[in-house]
This record gives sequence, C-alpha cells and structure tokens, in this order.
Amino acid sequence: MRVGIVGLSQVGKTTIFSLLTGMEVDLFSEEHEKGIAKVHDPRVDVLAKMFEPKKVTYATLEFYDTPALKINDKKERMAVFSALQLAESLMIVVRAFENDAVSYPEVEKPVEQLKATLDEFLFRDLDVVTSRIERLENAKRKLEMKEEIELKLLKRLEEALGNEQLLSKIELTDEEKKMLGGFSLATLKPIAVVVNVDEEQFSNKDYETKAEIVELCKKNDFAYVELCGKLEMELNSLSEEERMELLKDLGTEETGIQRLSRALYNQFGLISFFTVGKDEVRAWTLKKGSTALDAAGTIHTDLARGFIKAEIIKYDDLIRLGSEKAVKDAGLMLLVGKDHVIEDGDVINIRFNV
Ligand SMILES: Nc1nc2c(ncn2[C@@H]2O[C@H](COP(=O)(O)OP(=O)(O)OP(=O)(O)O)[C@@H](O)[C@H]2O)c(=O)[nH]1
Ligand SMILES: [Mg+2]
Repeated sequence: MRVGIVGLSQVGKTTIFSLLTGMEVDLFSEEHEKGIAKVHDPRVDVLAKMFEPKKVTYATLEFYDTPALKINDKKERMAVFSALQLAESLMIVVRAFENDAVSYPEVEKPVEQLKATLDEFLFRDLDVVTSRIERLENAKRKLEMKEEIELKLLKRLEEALGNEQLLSKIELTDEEKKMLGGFSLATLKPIAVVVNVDEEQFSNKDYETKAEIVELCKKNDFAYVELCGKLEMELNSLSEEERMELLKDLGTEETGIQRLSRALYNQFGLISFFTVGKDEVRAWTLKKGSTALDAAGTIHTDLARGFIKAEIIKYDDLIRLGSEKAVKDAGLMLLVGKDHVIEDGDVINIRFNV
C-alpha cells in the first residue's frame, strides 16, 4: 500500500516520514523522497520467538513525502498532487505542537489546518473533474456511449465537490469506481489524520480544537492518531533497552510510530497472514476479503499457479497450544480451497504442485 503524506507547511511531514521509514532526511532539502516502513506487529515477534528463524520479515507500507500545500495556491497544489499520483491512500499531518522557533502554517488552529487541507483536496478533485468534463464537451465529434456515461458521472461528482462533499461519501458502483481509477482523485482515497502534538499536549491528551478534529474524523471515517514528533525522535535515538525503559515510564509498550503504522494498516483495509518455519517468519499483506489463492499469489506466482489446498491455523491456537503439530492433533487445522476467505492472523501453508 502506498501512502502519501500531506499537509500545510512546517507541520512535521518530513519528520514523520523519516521516523516511519528510518531514512535520514534533510529537512531543508527540496527533494521529496519515498521510502518503506515496517508495520510493527507484536505477533511477528511472538512467532519469531517460537520458531527462531534465520530471518524475520515484517509487513510494510510505502510512504511518499510531499512539499507543503499552500492555501489557495494552484501551482503548489499541482506539485503536491503530482507527487501523489501513485498514492493509494493519504495521511494528513496537522500541527498542534507549540513552538515559536518553528514558523507556523498559514492557519494556526489545528482544526483550521485540517479543513484547509481538505479544501485543497476538494479543489484539486474539482480541477480534475471539470477539465475532463470540458474535454468531453468540447470534443469535435459525437461521444461514444462509454464517454456519455462518464460525462454523466463526472457531472454528478462536480456537483458533489461544489457542495464540499468528499467523493468517498458518494455511492459509486464498482463499474463507476473503475471508470474513475485513472484520475487519482484525492477525496476518493482512504484518509488518516495524524496530529503532531508537543510533550505537554501528549501527557494532557489534549490540544486546542481537539474535539472538533475528532468529530470531523468520525464523520468522514478518517483514522485519527496523535503523535509527538519530538518524543518519537528521542525514542528513536535511544538503545532498545533505554527505549523500553522510557516507554514504560510513559505507560505504554510501543512507540507512536509503531501505533501509527498499525492504525494506517487497519484504516486502509489491510490484514496480515503469516508464514512460519525455521528459515523465515514473515507477515504478508492482503486486502480484507482476499482468498487463499490471493494469499498464494502474494507469496509467489508459482504457488498460485500450482495451488492445490491451503493449510490454515489460527495465530491464537498456535500460541495457545504451542506448536503446529499440537494444533493439528487438536483437529484445529483447516484444509481449504482457493476461494476460502483469509482472516487477519491466519498462519498459512500452501500445498502446491508445479
Ligand atoms: N517542537 C517540535 N518541533 C517539531 C516537531 N515535529 C517537527 N518539528 C520541527 O518542525 C520543523 C518542521 O518539521 P518538518 O518535518 O520539516 O515539517 P514539514 O511539514 O516537512 O515542513 P515543510 O516540508 O517545510 O512543509 C523542524 O524544525 C522540526 O524539527 C514536534 O513534534 N515538536
Ligand atoms: Mg517537509
């Protein structure tokens, strides 16, 4: 899953990008990077302890950092969204942290930043939709049936966007979604909101306009995460032992970045299945609703091509009973065909023949 990081200026986008991906980034550089982040899943650590494999592999997300959006600035907007063309989902960063040494974005109140960012999304989608409508209407030929249908659909979207409605809130058939696939419409993508708080706000669990932001996220089905960029940087610079110590003092077991990667994973409709053994313990990513055949294909095309059956044991059963053999002996291993829907936490072994 490719995630675009977006927001107004100096809100902490690049800082969070760097924390997620572990990449060293020059905050003043004009270059904007992409990078891979591990999705922290404690279950993988538990499985690794059980199997002591040579290699442990976590699920990943890919992130794109972008330049700041400027309010009502079409040129900047185009630059940002061209960097987001391939992003399948968007993470909006909002700044709550107070620090006069860091210049504030054009609007200061966190909820106003979020609204301004969403407005840019709406403007950008409206730009895309209206220019396509114009192209079709000005075509110097009779439109094909397919184009007539597209034009009608686009006009529906134009009206919604004009009413400040996010396209994710509009009922669309699979056919219609497919038709819109090439436009990379921002408000059609799943969205997560990350509020970058300071230490004081972090310990108070509050900041200015929080209630409004939470409400807005709920209303629009955005994931919502609070994170203290500064604290995360500190945690990042510590040894594993010191980190655990500090986290314990903070009353938690995992860093905000670990929490964030998991929240995004859920928000974007992803699940993990596991493969286990002496060589490797590995988490793999699937969209919710995927089948055993999809799982096989994710591991290797050969496994999909030669698919016979999938053996599935539930993560919880494996942990409770202590070994694959014990799960089998208890009659809890499932043997399923290619259409079986995979659930989060399934431990899978594909039987295949090529
Ligand atoms: N005090 C404090 N400073 C932060 C925090 N997060 C980021 N900063 C600082 O804020 C400044 C801007 O951070 P960046 O990560 O570059 O923000 P950005 O959104 O990428 O900025 P632009 O790309 O220029 O729009 C840097 O000096 C960071 O060190 C935080 O949680 N607390
Ligand atoms: Mg930046």
